[in-house]
Amino acid sequence: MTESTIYTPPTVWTWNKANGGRFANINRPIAGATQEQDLPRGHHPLQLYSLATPNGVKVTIMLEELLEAGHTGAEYDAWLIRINEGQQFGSGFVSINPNSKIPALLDCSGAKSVRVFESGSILMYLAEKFGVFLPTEPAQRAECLSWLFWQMGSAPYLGGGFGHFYAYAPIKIEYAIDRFAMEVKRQMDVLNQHLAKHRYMTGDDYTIADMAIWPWYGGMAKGQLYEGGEFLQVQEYTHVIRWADEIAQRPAVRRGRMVNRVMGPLNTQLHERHDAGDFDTQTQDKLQAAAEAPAPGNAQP
Ligand SMILES: N[C@@H](CCC(=O)N[C@@H](CS)C(=O)NCC(=O)O)C(=O)O
Repeated sequence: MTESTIYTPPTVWTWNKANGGRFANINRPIAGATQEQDLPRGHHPLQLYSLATPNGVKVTIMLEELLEAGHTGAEYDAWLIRINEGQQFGSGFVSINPNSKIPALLDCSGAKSVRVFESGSILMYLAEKFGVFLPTEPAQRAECLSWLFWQMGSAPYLGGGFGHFYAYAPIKIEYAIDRFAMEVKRQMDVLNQHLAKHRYMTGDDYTIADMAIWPWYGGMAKGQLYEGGEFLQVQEYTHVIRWADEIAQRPAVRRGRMVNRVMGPLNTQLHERHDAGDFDTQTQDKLQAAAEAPAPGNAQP
């Protein structure tokens, strides 16, 4: 152990703002709004406030799957919440998610708006509202919900544990990386053994369990998260890769992963989604032009 990894906790923890790390500028030990900021509101029944992280993408995939299946009541406006700029701490966002994390949904289709936060809860809410992607037969339903909640409980070890210490922490701590690498490999093996015997997480039908697990564990199996693919030897998980590849081909998945995306090639980014036509090339060209235009602060005199 080096000196920098030896830490004797004081009797009382205090907030050291300068502790570094990728998200040090937005992490706080207190909840609540930091600024007054209303949320924009569009015309569709569903208003989504999100960003295309694995947790955000679960919901945009579900909404696009619903539309693909003909549920026009699932039309939605997707508004971008830039978490690295602290927009999750605006008063409007906090009023629909007191936990200040994307994704958050407002269902304005009834007399009274319904707020829904936590990606698993949003998937379940939408599945129940539209009566799809969640089996009704009790044993199948239990299996689907078990995998949905497995994902909600497991992914923090992948993201907040392995991803944080392997990719984001300002120092590499062998103990922490070992602990979470071991756990993520165990989780990947859980999925691999299950998917060796099943086409989808709950059997023959694609459900919200697949939509929840795919952005995290499909991404990991394809080496797309934290540049940790080689380190974790993810090519071993052949059944997860087969399942991930099949899901990636779905038209709704291809659209859903573009929504609220602000990274990667420009033609994969759709910062806001208000209409099915937003996916067309004209919009992509506009986005490209907007991205290439000088930012106001950098404009030449
Ligand atoms: N359990 C939550 C986790 C949501 C979450 O962690 N969101 C992250 C982005 S993936 C976020 O908003 N982070 C902002 C912050 O921590 O301030 C869910 O699944 O909805």
